[in-house]
Amino acid sequence: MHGKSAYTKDIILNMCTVFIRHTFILKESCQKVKNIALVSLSITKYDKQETIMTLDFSCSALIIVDIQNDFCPSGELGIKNGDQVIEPMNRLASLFAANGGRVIATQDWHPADHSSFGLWPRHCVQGTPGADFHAALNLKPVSLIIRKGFRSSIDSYSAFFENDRKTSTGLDGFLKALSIETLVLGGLATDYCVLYSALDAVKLGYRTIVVKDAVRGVEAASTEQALKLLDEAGIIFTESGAIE
Ligand code: VGL
Ligand code: ZN
Repeated sequence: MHGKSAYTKDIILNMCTVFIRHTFILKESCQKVKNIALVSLSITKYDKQETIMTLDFSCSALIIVDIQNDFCPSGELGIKNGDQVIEPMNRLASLFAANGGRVIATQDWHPADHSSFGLWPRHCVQGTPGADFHAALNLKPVSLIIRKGFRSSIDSYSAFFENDRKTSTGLDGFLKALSIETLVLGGLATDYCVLYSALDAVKLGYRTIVVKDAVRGVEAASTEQALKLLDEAGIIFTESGAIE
């Protein structure tokens, strides 16, 4: 059972605050979310644009998207400054795990003959060093690893559904079984796996937060477009430093 049935004292000990710079979006997306035990909204002392939101760890999960060697600077599909997401994600992962929140990592996991090779350079081939998580990523707080893209004929950008948009990875069932309602996402890449994962998350009814300093994209133009799409879909943006 999550926090709703716990003593109030325990709930308070396991919450944190998130500062958000999109007041309008926050209010709008919160209206879509029902049955959240403790979400309080108020304007902070900082400025009118900033909103303080309460995050209840007992019904929240951090999703670390594809922080693998092949997506980091010297990898086969290396993303510029991709390794800079590791430090903020490590801090958040420890914070979540220490407070009873779930930490989930996704791993692009392609067979050697995967159909996406051609569109993309060969990357994240099962069992190769390129498919390994970056050595600096702290996996200790991670309690679930979702592998995706493991069928030759189909790719999977989203952590929830393969690219046929129908085949589930099982992640939604896992989260619902644990009554998780809020998702905090960061990792690689902003314009592909983070984008599709966050869009699906919001469609599936999760309050969805993307950590802006903990994502990097493949290309500048598609990354800018991705941030616009996320914004329009009601995803909440925050900075890692604002979650404490
Ligand atoms: C990704 C391209 C191909 C990603 C995965 O993780 O964003 N991008 N495979
Ligand atoms: Zn891939």
